[in-house]
Amino acid sequence: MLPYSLLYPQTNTARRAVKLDGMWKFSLDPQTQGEREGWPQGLPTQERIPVPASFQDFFTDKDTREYAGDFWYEIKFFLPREWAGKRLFLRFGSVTHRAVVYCNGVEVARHQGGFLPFCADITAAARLDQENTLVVKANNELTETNIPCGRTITLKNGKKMAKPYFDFFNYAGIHRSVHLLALPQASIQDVSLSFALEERAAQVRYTVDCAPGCTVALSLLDAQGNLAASGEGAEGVLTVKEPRLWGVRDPYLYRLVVTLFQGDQLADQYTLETGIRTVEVRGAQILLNGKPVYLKGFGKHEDSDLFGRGFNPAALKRDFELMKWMGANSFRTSHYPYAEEVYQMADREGFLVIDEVPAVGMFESLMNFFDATTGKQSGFFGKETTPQLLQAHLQAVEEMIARDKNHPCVMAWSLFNEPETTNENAVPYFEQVFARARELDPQQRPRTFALIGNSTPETCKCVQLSDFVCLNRYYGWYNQGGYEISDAEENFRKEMDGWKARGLHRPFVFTEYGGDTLSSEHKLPSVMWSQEYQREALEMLHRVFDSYDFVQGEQVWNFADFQTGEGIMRVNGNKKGVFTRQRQPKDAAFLLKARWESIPHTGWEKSPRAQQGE
Ligand code: CKX
Repeated sequence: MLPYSLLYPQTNTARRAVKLDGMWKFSLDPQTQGEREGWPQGLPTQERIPVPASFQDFFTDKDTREYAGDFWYEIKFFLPREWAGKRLFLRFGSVTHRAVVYCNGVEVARHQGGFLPFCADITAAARLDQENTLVVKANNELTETNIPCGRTITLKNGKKMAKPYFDFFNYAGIHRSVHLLALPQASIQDVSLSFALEERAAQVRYTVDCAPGCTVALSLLDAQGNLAASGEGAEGVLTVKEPRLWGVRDPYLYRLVVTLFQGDQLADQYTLETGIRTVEVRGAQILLNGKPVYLKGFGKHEDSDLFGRGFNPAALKRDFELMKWMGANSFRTSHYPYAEEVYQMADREGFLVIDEVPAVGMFESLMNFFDATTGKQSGFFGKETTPQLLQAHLQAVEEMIARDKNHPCVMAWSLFNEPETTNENAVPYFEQVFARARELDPQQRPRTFALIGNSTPETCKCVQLSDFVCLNRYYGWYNQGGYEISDAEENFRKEMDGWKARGLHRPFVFTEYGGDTLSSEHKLPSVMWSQEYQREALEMLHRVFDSYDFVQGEQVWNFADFQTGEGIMRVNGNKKGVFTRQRQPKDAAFLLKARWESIPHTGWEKSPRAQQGE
């Protein structure tokens, strides 16, 4: 049970939500002296940086960019007198990777996990009608007991350094908005919805978690504000006649207004935007509202110039415009749950989202992207650290599903990215994570994970747990790139034949494929890294996808070039983007656009010839 509600903040007749975003005081703490020197009461610095944002890309010195350890933030806020008698909270959209929160010097919350919200109850510590001091101690060290996984080493000069078991830059900071909340004493803590479709009606099953002794009333309003259904009680079913369904790239949203009464007094109210739709896997198809859907889109990152991983509404807007231009219909939140505003936008634009928990780096290697593709194996889940890691993982699954379960865009949960699955000790770990997701999701959405190259039809011990199978494959890049691409195609087909022979009888989606491409490079005939080669590799991969009817989706890696750590495998970042980091197209964007515009969002029948693999 989560200590507090994760409902997205809103202001209405019963609630107040005020954003504390802006310029906050900021200090690194390489000597871990903050507590000793009284920083919980306030920081001895005039340095300020923006919130939300990663701290790394503002400064001009390398020590700050590469910093690993504790770092502190401070902001002052004023609490209006009118909020007397309310329960007061601070809600952090995310702080990466862990945080301790102090209000007027008193510790009010601790949270581990850098990509999901948490709340601090400040009712006792805060002072009404006065200025209050909010201090956050954050920490960005990577460990094998938290997700995402990695290590932190100490250099000979005494400085710490992150060694991620993943390639995206270990950005850190207060990455999402911080809200000050005033909630009624008796409040709505959570709302859960699930849907069933009938001939000319939909059943909307609901549960409201709220203060005991209260009564609940619900109104479901259509997009014009007309009443579509109403109900009473903390749980029940609303029947919507002739519902307008939420469809892929054809969204329709209702508003569910939940009102809580104490006697005949309105105590609390919460309004949830919702779409009526069902998602299920049947045979080798993914069905949305009973119709097959072929996924076309991207693996993405929250990553942009200057902001790093901080929420940036301009990047959000541009990304959705580009995805629409491409004819895409879906994306995966690789490799962590994104800001809530991303899901709100996907709900409104009709994109399907594979929502991924930050379980990445579960393959012990500093270059796992290369090692695993070439067949390396490790017994990752047999370590001493595994029980603690599992707890962190389950907590993230719980927080992710609590936060995102009502978004119509969320079609599936991805519970791992590229873990080691070839060793028996992975199995009980996986079983627990998969079981927890099923137990928590009121909509029983499909669960999956993204398989790395060494998880093959012959070696993978966990794939049977996935409701649909997600493959990350780099034939033509990490495997047999360049002039060897014809061998890559042959080996790829051999692997796909192996999957067919394994007889899983479920849909497969490519959640990663592609190759690094420098937007500056053109070469005829092509060479690896040139724009011409990116197109040739994609054409080969698509040919193989189209040969197998159980392939029900393709999400290219990556939407845009993104920042990584420095090293011999990366030219200032991962360059597999279809767009540059500044969101301009590479040549491959036009190839994918033409292909995706020719594949309908729903009801695509693959040609029988293609199904034979001819
Ligand atoms: N998959 C062979 C995880 C992503 C990486 C991608 C890459 C790897 C490939 C695994 O986070 O960026 O190396 O480009």
